[in-house]
Amino acid sequence: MERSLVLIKPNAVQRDLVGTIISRLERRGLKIVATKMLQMDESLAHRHYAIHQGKAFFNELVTFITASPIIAAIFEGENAVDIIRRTMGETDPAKANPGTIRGDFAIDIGRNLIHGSDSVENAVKEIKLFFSNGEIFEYSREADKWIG
Ligand code: IDP
Ligand code: MG
Repeated sequence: MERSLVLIKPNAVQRDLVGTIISRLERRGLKIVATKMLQMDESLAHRHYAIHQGKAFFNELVTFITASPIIAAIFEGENAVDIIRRTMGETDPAKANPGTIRGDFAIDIGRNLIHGSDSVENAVKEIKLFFSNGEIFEYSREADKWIG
């Protein structure tokens, strides 16, 4: 069972697309095991997007992601990382397939609505940036119930 970090970015919150985005991931078959609303500060943005430091779009990216509140969530499921990336669509919404979140609701690469971890390894790191263990709930698929 994999976990992935999802961020519903500032423009998606502003456009009232939170429910739509969460719904698409839930209906895909993924389980939400943690969520919160927060405004990222510069320090968190730098840590979350550390891999992009030095790139031409980095400053614009940090300004955008810290501008207003986001929703952070952890989704769980088999192959959750890959399934979420496919459900999101390509980074550039102009190239994302219709039927994907980015392909249906976005057009600008800097305003592509949603973040999803790109590997299991990065998911583990990113989840730690946004959630403490006590904020994550455990769900048993076999028993079809929440634990603890
Ligand atoms: P991802 O979100 O699909 O994983 P990354 O390559 O990790 O894409 O880039 C992180 C974020 O940086 C993207 O979601 C996008 O918002 C922004 N970004 C990536 N490339 C560009 C670009 O060429 N111009 C402007 N923003 C970009
Ligand atoms: Mg990425």
